[in-house]
Amino acid sequence: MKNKIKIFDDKLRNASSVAIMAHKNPDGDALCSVLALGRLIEKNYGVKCTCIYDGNAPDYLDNIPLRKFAHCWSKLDLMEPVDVAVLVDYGAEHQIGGPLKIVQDAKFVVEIDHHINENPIADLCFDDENADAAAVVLYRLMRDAKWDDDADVRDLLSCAILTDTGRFKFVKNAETLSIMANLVNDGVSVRHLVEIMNNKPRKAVLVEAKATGNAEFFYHNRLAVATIDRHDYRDMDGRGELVLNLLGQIKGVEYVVLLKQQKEDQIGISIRSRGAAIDAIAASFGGGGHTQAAGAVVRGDTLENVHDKIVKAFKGM
Ligand SMILES: [Mn+2]
Repeated sequence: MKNKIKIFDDKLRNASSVAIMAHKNPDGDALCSVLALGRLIEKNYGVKCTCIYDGNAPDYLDNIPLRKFAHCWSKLDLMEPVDVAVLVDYGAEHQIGGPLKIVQDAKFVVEIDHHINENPIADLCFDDENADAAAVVLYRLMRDAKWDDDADVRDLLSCAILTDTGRFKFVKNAETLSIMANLVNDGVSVRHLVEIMNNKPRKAVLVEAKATGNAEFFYHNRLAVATIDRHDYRDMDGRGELVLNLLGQIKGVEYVVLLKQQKEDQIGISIRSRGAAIDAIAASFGGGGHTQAAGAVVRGDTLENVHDKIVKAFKGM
């Protein structure tokens, strides 16, 4: 570990350009960890970082610290190849989207992640698939490398942990809570951060409520399936965590699937489990993730077909 930190430290010392990015359509962990790392590198190495996301960043993250420094890939001017590209919370190569080009052209690539990934693409990897958030891996790195932080970094790491653990509901490791305790000791207000993230557009919450109300149940009510069609998808903000959380609270429900018709023939699948691992099911649809929370995007198929296939995939679970 020490050696890996030394390599990263050397690369940053000698870098004059750094780009940082996550998976497409960033969630809280992705966007907050990218911005926190950008600030950490600028503060400790004096190198200007370009923080990039592809797709849509949800409105509920509009008020997080440093939000204005996250640049949408489609609005970014073409970049010269960077000295160091850092992938944070990216999942797998195909989930990076447009900024993959920056990674491919970069002189050195680092990744900081907590996704199950058979094919990490970086030259230097700080990966731990058991960590509750990419921000946990980043926090360890920050401490081990003895980087200076600041209030914005601490708030961002906290927001990342809050979102990826579903406000602590999915915490697996006591370490995550210790980190949170340290952050609170250092001045973070959890209540304030939750409040700034209560920023979803009304129509987005109403669409999620409607999808929850129309959910179907299979296999003795152990599987709940909710659907958001193309029309309603336009009003969504984020990945549908409200639907997933609400259906997962029902007595007897072990698995929750949310189908999102992103385009006529492109279906996003989010899966949550309170029981057996479901990452293999997500992988069978070309996706991935974690054992209890995973997803996929199916292209070139109808909503009805994907619906029937995913219900069948849970047969015997
Ligand atoms: Mn994450």
